[in-house]
Amino acid sequence: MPFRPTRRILLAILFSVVAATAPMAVSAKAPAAGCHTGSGMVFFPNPIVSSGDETLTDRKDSDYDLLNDERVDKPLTALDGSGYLRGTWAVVINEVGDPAYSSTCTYNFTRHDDGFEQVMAYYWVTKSQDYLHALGFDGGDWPLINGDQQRIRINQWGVDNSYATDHPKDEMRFGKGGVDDAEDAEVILHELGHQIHFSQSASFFDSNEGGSISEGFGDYWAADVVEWALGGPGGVTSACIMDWDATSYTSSIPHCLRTLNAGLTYPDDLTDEVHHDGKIWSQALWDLRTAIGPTHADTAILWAQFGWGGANETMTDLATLIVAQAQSRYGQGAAAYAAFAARGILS
Ligand SMILES: [Ca+2]
Ligand SMILES: [Ca+2]
Ligand SMILES: [Ca+2]
Ligand SMILES: [Ca+2]
Ligand SMILES: [Zn+2]
Repeated sequence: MPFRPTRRILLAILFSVVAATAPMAVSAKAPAAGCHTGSGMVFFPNPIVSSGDETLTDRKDSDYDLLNDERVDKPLTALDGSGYLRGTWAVVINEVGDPAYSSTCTYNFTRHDDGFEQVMAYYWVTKSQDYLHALGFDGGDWPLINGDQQRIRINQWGVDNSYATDHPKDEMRFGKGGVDDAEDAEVILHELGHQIHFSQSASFFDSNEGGSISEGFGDYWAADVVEWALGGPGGVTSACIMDWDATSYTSSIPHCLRTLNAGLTYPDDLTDEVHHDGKIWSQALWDLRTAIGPTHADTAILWAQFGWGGANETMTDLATLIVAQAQSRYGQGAAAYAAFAARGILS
């Protein structure tokens, strides 16, 4: 399915009939592990990027050697010692299967096991928070961003979509249609982009342009955090979002749900569909990142996003705030302005 809407209204209905429960009830069957760091096998960020092989396919969630070999062993941090995937920045909830548990805090699953997606979600949500801390948003001089224990539900949701919501629960949920969504770090990070917005302003979804900005930022955040995690560009697929998930519903190569270089401009290409319109915003952010570097770009973007709302509710408004941040912090206002002007957002 080509769209990943964040539907707050629909979610309110969903959550009135689906009671989510933390895996407290099963904690008695195993001893607490007591470890606060561990390790787990993850895709880094997804098997298309890591292998460069665009011919890999889902094969109905089966395990096979080419995919098993794309898993890498990564540290899991900030665990709460319970032996479950619960920690300072993320808590994984699985109310229909077994929540992943390890008495040694070693979480090695293959992708056919739902535990694999649980590890992916815990790892990448924590990794994103690590990046925010590295930028300076650590709760000291600068505020935390999405600094809650992010709820993530990994269970048997059969549709090919995922979403983030902030009410009635602050939660992310990942579907299992096509490639299981949480097998692709870029899906996880896209939804986390919405959570970042929820934590910064209550009104990102009150307008169509706000929703478009959030979809665009989610795509940008996926590529941005992946490049940071990889320590450099992710090959030709850097601007290609959700390469692995997209193998289920795209035939052209590279497989991308969306890209960060669609070449659309504001306001002529606006269609009132937030994922489409978000491509204007995501390209501006990506070009800004290229122009002034990820640390300066992300610091300016994230600080500016606290100013969303009130009189600032268009792409032009938020771009103006980002340019002001780039100028006051780094003297790079002109370069920032150029990135938004190229998309028609500033003129
Ligand atoms: Ca799977
Ligand atoms: Ca999918
Ligand atoms: Ca949150
Ligand atoms: Ca990608
Ligand atoms: Zn979205």
